[in-house]
Amino acid sequence: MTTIPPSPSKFMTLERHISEGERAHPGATGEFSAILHSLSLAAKLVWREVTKAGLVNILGKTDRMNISGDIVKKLDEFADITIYRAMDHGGHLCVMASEENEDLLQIPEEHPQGKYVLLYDPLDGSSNIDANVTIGSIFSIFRRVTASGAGTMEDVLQPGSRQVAAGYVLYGSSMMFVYCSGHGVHGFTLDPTVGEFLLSHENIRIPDRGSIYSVNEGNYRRWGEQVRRYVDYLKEEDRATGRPYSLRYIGSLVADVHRTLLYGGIYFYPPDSRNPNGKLRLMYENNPLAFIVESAGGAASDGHGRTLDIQPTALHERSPLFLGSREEVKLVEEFLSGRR
Ligand code: AHM
Ligand code: MG
Repeated sequence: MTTIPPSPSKFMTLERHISEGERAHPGATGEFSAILHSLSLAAKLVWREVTKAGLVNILGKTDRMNISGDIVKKLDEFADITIYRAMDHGGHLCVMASEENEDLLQIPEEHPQGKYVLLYDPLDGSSNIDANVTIGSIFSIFRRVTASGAGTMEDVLQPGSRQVAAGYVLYGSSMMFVYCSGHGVHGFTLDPTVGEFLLSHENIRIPDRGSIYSVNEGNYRRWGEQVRRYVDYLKEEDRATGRPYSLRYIGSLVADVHRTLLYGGIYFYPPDSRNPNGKLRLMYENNPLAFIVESAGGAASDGHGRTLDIQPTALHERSPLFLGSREEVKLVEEFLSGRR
């Protein structure tokens, strides 16, 4: 008899991973798995469109994408609608909210209401598309707090610590789906030849320290004094490590955070004189990425306290973000509070 050696990781598809995760929870209804499956399908549809963006001027005009400047906007819209449509009919969600829409997105009347809430940033960093730079989608899932019917603002405005899952999709040199549903952070890479996400990064752990900082330093003169002092410190030659930190800034949040997750270090978007709360949106960007980074052993702060503890008061509110290796976030908080 021939014995075939086991090779479990090679055949660990996203679908199998989600199902096995759910089977580990007696009493799970499968609803949550269905949400993640639908999200991964939506992500593949967005990826298909993103990969075509560079061909628009060669293939000629279409009614959806006409001139180069318009592509960015159209892809944002396409991603927004595609994710909504992939998620509106499963019967698992009671309401959605997207960075692209001012108001809540209700589930159409003909479909049943479910017990979960989905928040998403359909296409983050989309100003980078024309330069073929990595962009991403971000999602955040809560359990509803109201009892039944259509979801309300109360269901959506929950602190990030109540997320039951969060994740992001990277549209880069390869496409990745990274998620956490409370049991570690796992990354899957799409094998485009078979259309499946395969487990490539199991149980990602962020290093406790790092030597990379990631920020739009062009805003230096607009920052408060503490942030400037902190960044000056990162550049000092004579720190204990014997060399300055390296600066890496893609300007695509998902890509900058993904690198931070794998290599360690810190990403930040601090307040500045034009944006007193920074630029990033608490519900669509900070919370889901903070959930992922904390679940991988890192930390996320608004500079003074834990991002996930912030009680949101508005759908599109902004909040400063300092996120990454635990020791690096602790250090920046020391600078910001004047302890250093
Ligand atoms: P967007 O949601 O409009 O795409 O803006 C968010 C993006 C992030 O991806 C990125 O980290 C940040 O904006 C870059 O901003 P800046 O150009 O000010 O550095
Ligand atoms: Mg965004």
